[in-house]
Amino acid sequence: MTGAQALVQALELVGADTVFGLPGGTILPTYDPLYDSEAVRHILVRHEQGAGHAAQGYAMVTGKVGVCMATSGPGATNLVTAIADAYMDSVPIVAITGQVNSAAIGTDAFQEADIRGITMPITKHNFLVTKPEDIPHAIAAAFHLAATGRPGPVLVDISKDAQQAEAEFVWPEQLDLPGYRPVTQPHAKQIREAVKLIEAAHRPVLYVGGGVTKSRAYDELAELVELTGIPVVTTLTARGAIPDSHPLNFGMPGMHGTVPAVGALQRSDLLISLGARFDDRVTGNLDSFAPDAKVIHADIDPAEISKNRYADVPIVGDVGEVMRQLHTALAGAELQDLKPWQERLQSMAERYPTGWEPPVDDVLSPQQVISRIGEIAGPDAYFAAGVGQHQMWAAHFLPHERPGHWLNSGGAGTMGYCVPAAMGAKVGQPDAVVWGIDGDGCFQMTNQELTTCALEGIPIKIAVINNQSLGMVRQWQTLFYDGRYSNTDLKTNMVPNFPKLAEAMGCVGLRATHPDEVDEVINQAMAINDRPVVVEFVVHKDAMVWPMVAAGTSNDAIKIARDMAPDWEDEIL
Ligand SMILES: Cc1ncc(C[n+]2csc(CCOP(=O)(O)OP(=O)(O)O)c2C)c(N)n1
Repeated sequence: MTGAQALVQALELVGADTVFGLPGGTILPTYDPLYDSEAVRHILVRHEQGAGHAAQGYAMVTGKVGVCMATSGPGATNLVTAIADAYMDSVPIVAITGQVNSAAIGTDAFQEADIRGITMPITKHNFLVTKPEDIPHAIAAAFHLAATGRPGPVLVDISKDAQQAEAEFVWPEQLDLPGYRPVTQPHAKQIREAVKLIEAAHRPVLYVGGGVTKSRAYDELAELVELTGIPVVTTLTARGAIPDSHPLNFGMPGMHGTVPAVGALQRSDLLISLGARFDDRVTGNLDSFAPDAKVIHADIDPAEISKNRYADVPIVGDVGEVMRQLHTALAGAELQDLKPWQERLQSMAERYPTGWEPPVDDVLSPQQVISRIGEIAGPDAYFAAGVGQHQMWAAHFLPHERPGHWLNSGGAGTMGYCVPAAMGAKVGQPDAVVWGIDGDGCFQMTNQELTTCALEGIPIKIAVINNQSLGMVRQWQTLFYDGRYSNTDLKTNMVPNFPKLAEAMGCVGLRATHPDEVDEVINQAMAINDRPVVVEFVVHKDAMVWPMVAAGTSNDAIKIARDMAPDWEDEIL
């Protein structure tokens, strides 16, 4: 068979049921047999970035590897942002790209781009395949690499002549991946050391990151919390790993974290980091981060350990496996009385709730809109967000009660993530309600995928939180640039007309401008299931995201509102 046929057969054999992509000359040979595949559904996107984020959304909600496909040159480079995003957030996707004929590689041939070179630092691994017989192994290896160990994006670039030439199809019984042996089982000695630190700790905190989401280790986390009573904070990507309603969940730490979550880390004497990477958005200024805490750092990726913060007890392994073993090892352990610590954090949570002031005039409050969407859609819905203020409000005010229901660009912070990620999520969970909470800026980057959704029968719901500006940047201009609003006014009060734009793409377009209309439009959107819906909420321009730790400063300098800080003197144990 041809290399192209081998590629399609390999996709079928690894169980890929959906490919998001857009064809062009160098991938054309593959699109021909793909046309006949009954096992693989191809969804024709409008922009390859959309294919990449859709593959991410699909992967996040299914736990499978997401697949995107593009032609060489600009098709491949349009995937780069999504690949980088998947790399930063450890999302398993395989990107398949066509490449010019092998003889033309390196000649600046038409639509040639060295996509392997370009994506080298933002893929877990990548292949350039120039022979048809190498295709099955490359695909099998790519899916294995993407899904195992620390998940991530893998690129397979296949020259056009390799797709066209004939070879016998040989499916690899064993993968030949020299040097690739992810350690999933933690070392027993490290578990014993960890238990010693946990036994001695008076103010321990479980610092839970996206790794717990990726390894779907939710039951293990719940059991560990029940067993130990150790308070929990979850990073942006791990929201929902433990329900918000759990009394020991103190929310999200970091730049826009809750006061009790930031306080918990700062005042802790032991951080138990589970699949988290001490990102600068969490730590603030590293020198003053959690100054009294010893650190147990469990991660599947040894490169993460002691990268930003020294780990007193490093544990390499799958985070679910680590928690299971901790659980067993802690069975006979004697922990300190954690009640005073729990109560201290609970009282901090009561004194400094993450709330908002509704705007005075009859304008919509963005936080209230997002809260209402969460309340009406309920915790079973999947929620994707863009990047900016609306993302932070969505992180705080949606009901994060179900693990894995929150899709978000955490590490890269990619505007344009929301609409295509929501599309991929709905394809992966067709019976679930999927809402995207997007900004008017982000929405204008990738909204064209709504056309894809309308034509492919993917009825997602997108809320455009229209504050007429690049709100998060504007917030920094308010705080740090004296209110000089250089190029952040999107003038979306003039154009585009979002409901009309939605209608033009085959969706239903709705708008709310007054608080009385909010529930009505959300309910209307909930009732529509045969088409995508876009609801524009015209919200107050000056709403700000609080709490906030200014970039590069100490987490101790967290502000709960402009010029308002918690009274830390009061908080010291
Ligand atoms: C692709 C990309 N370009 C620029 C930025 C920088 N940036 C971060 S938030 C933001 C504003 C987003 O505006 P909007 O989508 O309207 O959301 P809002 O903050 O108003 O809720 C910008 C420009 C980014 N994160 N991603």
